Amino acid sequence: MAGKSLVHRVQVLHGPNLNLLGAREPEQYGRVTLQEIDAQLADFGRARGALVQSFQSNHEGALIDRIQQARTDAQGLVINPGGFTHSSVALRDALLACALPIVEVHLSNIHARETFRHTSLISDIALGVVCGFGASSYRLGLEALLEHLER
Ligand code: CA2
Repeated sequence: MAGKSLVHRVQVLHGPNLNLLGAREPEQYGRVTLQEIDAQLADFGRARGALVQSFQSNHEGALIDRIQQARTDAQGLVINPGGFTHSSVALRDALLACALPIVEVHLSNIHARETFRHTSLISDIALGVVCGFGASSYRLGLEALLEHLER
């Protein structure tokens, strides 16, 4: 079919504890579940001709395996590294090695929280960062990534 090659594939990655969304700390992270976020992202992507696949893990190695897989499976990544944002050199190395455009997203405004959250090991290798808009951070990040891929 003409235009099929225009379909972009995007991998969304969620780091540790984000599987608890909607069930714990709603004042900090909102009431939307991860399943709802993933469904919204898939719908948003589909409406723009993109295939959006999501993956969550509480394990650094599993996230790294998926990043390495994305080198051949995807044209870009949207990642909320969770707590690994502030600590994981290994995740940063994997993202650098995959050489894909990356958008870092956070539900909360990490700059308005504890000082240790102000530092990200990912931001300087990302196309951009969206934080502080709850579940909408993901959609805004995906939109920015798709605009970049379509350019
Ligand atoms: O704001 C974000 O999206 C964070 O990436 C969330 C991480 C935190 O360590 C980052 O500093 C900022 C924590 C994810 C924990 O997710 C939960 C969700 C519901 C209930 C408890 C934890």
